[in-house]
Amino acid sequence: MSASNLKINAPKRRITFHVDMDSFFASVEVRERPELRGLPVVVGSDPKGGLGRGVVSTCSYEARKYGIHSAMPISQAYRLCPDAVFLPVNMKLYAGVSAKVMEVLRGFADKFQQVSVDEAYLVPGPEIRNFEDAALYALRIKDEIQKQEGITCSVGVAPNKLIAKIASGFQKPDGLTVVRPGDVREFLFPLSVSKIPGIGGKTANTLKAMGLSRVEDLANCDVQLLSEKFGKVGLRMKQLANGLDFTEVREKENVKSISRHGTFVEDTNDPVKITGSLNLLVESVHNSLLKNRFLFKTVILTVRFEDFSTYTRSKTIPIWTSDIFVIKRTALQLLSEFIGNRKLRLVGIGVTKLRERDEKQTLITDFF
Ligand code: TTP
Ligand code: MG
Repeated sequence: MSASNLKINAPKRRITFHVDMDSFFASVEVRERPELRGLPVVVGSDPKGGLGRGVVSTCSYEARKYGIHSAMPISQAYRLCPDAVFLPVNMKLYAGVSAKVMEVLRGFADKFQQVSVDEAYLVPGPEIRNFEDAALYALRIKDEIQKQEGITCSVGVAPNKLIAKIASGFQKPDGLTVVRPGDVREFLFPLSVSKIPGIGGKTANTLKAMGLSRVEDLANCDVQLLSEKFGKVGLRMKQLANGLDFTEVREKENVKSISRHGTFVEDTNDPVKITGSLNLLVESVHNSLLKNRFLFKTVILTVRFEDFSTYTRSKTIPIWTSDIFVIKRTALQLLSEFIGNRKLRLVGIGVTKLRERDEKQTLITDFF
């Protein structure tokens, strides 16, 4: 049984936006106290005259000119710019602004996915037909955030989430970067490999030691070499370096189940064909589970006979898991009562009762 015997519904792709607030906590503080505008503002723990032991949460772009950045020891920030305005973290305030910003963004989206306190992906409706429309739409988004919440943001517009995310950071603050499909490589190739989400300092150093500093080097690197060094991750890094990312913009809370179905090219009662098809569908469901970092508890089987009579069966297991063998085994158990003389037209498998595995992961771990 080959995949070509099955018609699996593939999702359509559309222009993707990534929106990220500029120096978010600091911008909110400046909005609350306009007299701070234009000054180096550092939000974080108490610097205690240079003896503080905490870290910088974020700082205004004026403070960044002194070399201050997120996660830096606050004592170091103090040494770099003792005259900066140091403010404590007021999470309640930022959470309120974040919720309002997300509401504004949601209003522009057909599909929406918040990824952190100050960033989100969105896909607009079909009225945005091309990248010219999209660029104007991005300006409207930026205007609306400024008007309603009094802060600036940077927007990346691209053919997929990966490029949109890199593009939003490309011209910060108050930036807009549009990368058309034909320009993806030109945009990506000169960048440092560390610009790829998920390639942190350690991996970037390993890549550099292999002579792979720029995205172009990684994109053209022998896949064998990357696999030897990084395993499956190596292949994924090469795909990303080539601008390939097929993950969907999706509203996490709304995902209630993941399912795939396939219609046989010819109705069949051959158990080998049917289980072979089912296994392919299970693999597709499992891939989606992993990408979305979900665990499940219930497996649902759907079968449709040649006369279009349709049956579903489900089984709930006692533990949360994402194990493919659990799906396969349960699917086969549920299928067994339908194997006989009658021919099947369609078979489908799904998982439901989903919950997220772990919130705090970055884009790249979607794939690994
Ligand atoms: P970021 O979007 O990473 O940073 P930013 O919005 O401050 O600046 P940029 O213009 O570069 O986007 O993070 C959003 C907020 O999350 C940030 O304002 C403060 C908080 N944060 C921390 O508290 N600690 C950190 O290490 C980072 C990176 C962010
Ligand atoms: Mg930000």
